[in-house]
Parts: sequence; C-alpha cells; structure tokens
Amino acid sequence: MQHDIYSVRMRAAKGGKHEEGGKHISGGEKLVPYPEVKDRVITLVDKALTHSRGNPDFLQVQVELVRESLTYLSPLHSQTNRVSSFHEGRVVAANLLEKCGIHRKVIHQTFTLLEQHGGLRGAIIFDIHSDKRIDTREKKGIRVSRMDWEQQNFERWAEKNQLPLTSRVKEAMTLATKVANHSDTVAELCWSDDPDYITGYVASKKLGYQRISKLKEYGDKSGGRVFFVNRCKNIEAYIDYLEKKPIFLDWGVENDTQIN
Ligand code: WAQ
Ligand code: MG
Repeated sequence: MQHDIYSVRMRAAKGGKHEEGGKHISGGEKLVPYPEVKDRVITLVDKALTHSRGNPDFLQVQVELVRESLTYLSPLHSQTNRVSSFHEGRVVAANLLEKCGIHRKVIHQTFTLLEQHGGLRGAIIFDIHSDKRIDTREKKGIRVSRMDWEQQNFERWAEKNQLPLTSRVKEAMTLATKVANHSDTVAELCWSDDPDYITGYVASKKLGYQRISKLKEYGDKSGGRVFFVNRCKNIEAYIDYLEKKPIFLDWGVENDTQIN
C-alpha cells in the first residue's frame, strides 16, 4: 500500500521563541510515510531535549502532508580532507571555494559572517556578484526542508564510503545534495554551531561533498551555512525549491558497481 508522505519539522530555542529573540538550539526536518511519523516526532523531540547547545525553553514540532511527488537524487560524491588545525581547515575550505569561482575577499567575508552569526536557525544566501547577503530572513535564515534518506540505504552508502553512520552525517549529506542540485547554487560552506562538533564541509555539484576534519575549535558555538549564488535570477523560486521541494536521497545499485 502506498502511504501518504509527511514533512516533520522541529525547532527549539532558549530565551523565548526564535521570533522573540530566543537563541537557536536545534532544528530538524524529515520526510516520512504516515506510519513512521510518530517515531520521527519522537526522534526530533529527543534531539531537541538533549542538545549540546543547551536545554531549550521553546520547542515546536510541525507535521504536514506533502502533496507534491518526490524527486530522487543520488548522494554527492564524498571525500574527507584531514587537517591538523582549524586554521589549516579554513585554508582548505578557501581553496575549494576559490575553485568554484568565488573571490578570496568574499570567502573571508563569509567566514566572518559564520563566526559572528553563530546560532542562526537557517542558512545565509550570499550573492558572489554583488558581494551581499541577499535573503532577507535575518536571524531566521533559510531553512532547507522536505528532504530525507532511508536509513538502510544511507548505512550501506556510509559503510562503503567509510563514514560515520550518524544522523548528523546523514542529515548534512541530504541537505548538501539537495542544495547542490539546484542550478543556482555555486557552492555551500558549512560548519556546525554545536560546540562539540568541529568537522564541516564545502560542497558543490562538481566538487561533491568535501568534508574538512576541523573548521573550528572545540567549545566554539559559532557556525552555520552559506549558500553561494551568482546573480540568482529568481530568488523566490530558489527559496521555494529549498523550503518546499520534496527530495529523497537514493544510493542505487549502479553506484555500488561503479566504485568497485
Ligand atoms: N537548512 C538551512 N540551514 C540549516 C539547516 C537547514 N535544514 N540545518 C542547519 N542549518 C544551519 C543553521 O544555521 C545551523 O545553525 C547550522 O546550519 C549548523 O547546523 O561529518 O551538524 O545541524 O560530514 O549543527 C557537517 C559535517 C555537520 C558532517 C553540520 O550542522 C560530517 C552540522 P548543524
Ligand atoms: Mg547545530
């Protein structure tokens, strides 16, 4: 029996709701058939209540029927860059972003943005032509939503690529793949705002998912995501894709044989 698909979203903050100036603690988004909604809600509530950024005093879960049909995407090719310090990691990130045609000045500008804006709920959209942040969501940022990856398929992929079988890697890879597959995306830069997680990445359709083992120091609560675009013609359509288009990752058997 074909089940309806539901989008399950969670956001948690401390010091009041996000829109009332509360500090972002945690968020999450899933896309699941109806019988799995209950388990996903529990997983997301658990994530919010046991977070390294602190205990939230505001928590919201939203469950919504998705009417559009799903689009299936293959996970980006992944590579791990091991570095000995976060300074070295930033150099690796800058070199990768430069390969995408982004100027040094802009790259350093966005490093500073992520250092200062730690705790934004969503991502910053940055136009490399005008050198400006072009979304107008301020502290909210753009939250990519309606995406997921079936657990067993993810685990097979992660084992093959010798990556940790964690929900963090699964969620980051899902988001990076969705974002990179839009033609307006030039690249993405990300490091976590969690003080206990220092691995980040640069991603694009061409570079794939380039993990960088250190992009900040332990204990640092700064972090976030930047989506680089180049004169995005229709920013509303771009944001609509990120927020609304239902995407599922699927690592096919053909990928299996490709790697062997
Ligand atoms: N849409 C847009 N931005 C988001 C989303 C989303 N769905 N989820 C998180 N962000 C932004 C937001 O500003 C967060 O504060 C920031 O990113 C960091 O989120 O080992 O764990 O979930 O390969 O803390 C990457 C490396 C880990 C994983 C990233 O990010 C690996 C991570 P976090
Ligand atoms: Mg976080």
